[in-house]
Amino acid sequence: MNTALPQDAGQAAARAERRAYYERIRALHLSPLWESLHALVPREPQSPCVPALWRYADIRPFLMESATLITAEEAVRRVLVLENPALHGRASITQSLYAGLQLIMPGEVAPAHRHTQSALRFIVDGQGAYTTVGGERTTMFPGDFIITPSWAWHDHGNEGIAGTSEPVVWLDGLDIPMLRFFDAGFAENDDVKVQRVARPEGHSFARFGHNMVPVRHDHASATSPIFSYPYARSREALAQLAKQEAPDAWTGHKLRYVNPLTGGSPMPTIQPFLQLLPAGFSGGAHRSTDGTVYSVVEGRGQAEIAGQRFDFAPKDTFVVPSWAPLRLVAQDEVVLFSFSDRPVQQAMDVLREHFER
Ligand code: GTQ
Repeated sequence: MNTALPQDAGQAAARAERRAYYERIRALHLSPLWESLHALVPREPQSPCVPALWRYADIRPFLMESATLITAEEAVRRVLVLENPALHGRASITQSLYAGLQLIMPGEVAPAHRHTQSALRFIVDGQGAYTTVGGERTTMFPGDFIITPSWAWHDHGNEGIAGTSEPVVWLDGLDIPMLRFFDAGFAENDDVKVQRVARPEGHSFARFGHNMVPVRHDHASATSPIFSYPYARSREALAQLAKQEAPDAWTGHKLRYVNPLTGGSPMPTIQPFLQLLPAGFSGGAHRSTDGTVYSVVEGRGQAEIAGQRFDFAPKDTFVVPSWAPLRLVAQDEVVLFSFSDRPVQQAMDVLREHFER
């Protein structure tokens, strides 16, 4: 029995006619914008990413097990990729960013290579590994933020310090999905496993790291000339601020790392931050179009992301998708490192933030 009114029958016929038309134009690789306009030009961001937290206590045993399966040298980079649960198989923690935990055991070497992807390292566990970037070596300590600029030769190793040797784990943050999007990825291996060290450790920090820069310098890169930002220095700034001023109601005491030559982000595609939340801090909800990856350095607390509560502890990693409201609560005094694709959104003039009152 056909209960459709003549009007409905007319609409069904029109829909069938459209579908047949879509089929015909598909052969010419054409598609009707009007069927997808709302999804293509959404009223507000509709990120496919979901909030997620990786507990270091859960991950560490698997990370250590990986060292029994493969050497750093064979792996080239022995990393467990932190994949957004909604982006399985895409090696992405947000649509634009990659994150992973890299392990280097005492005595191991991760051989020299270079690529157009920019990388940051944030040291999570252990000390005494090094990375050499463009001929300068830096020793890694927990909380240090280190940059590998686009196309810079880099190798990592773990020789230990002061007679100690321990596994070292750091968080890798790269713009891999962005470069994949732009089809702009190039890479090559060096002829040697370990590049020649050309300058003493601390050289670039002496030249650019003290609010002074050499009068005659020829640094032409868009990436900061400082490639290691030691935790001791950044932490000291936060400790002073926490004593001297009230925290921001949303973000606590939050600083962004800068390129000393420009005052802008140290990396062209990624902006890193470090923030301190006083013990007992209960922040307001805020959202931003730059999806952000957080690494917990000190203290326990909660991140409420889009209404979901995540309890965090030191060395945990969590991700806040674009435009998801975030509220931070600190049980202890908390220090968080974070990074996002903010410089790219700023260059495109599309960054939006909202702080709820
Ligand atoms: O250390 O060079 O996590 O090339 C992914 C790709 C680390 C690295 C990653 C890389 C590296």
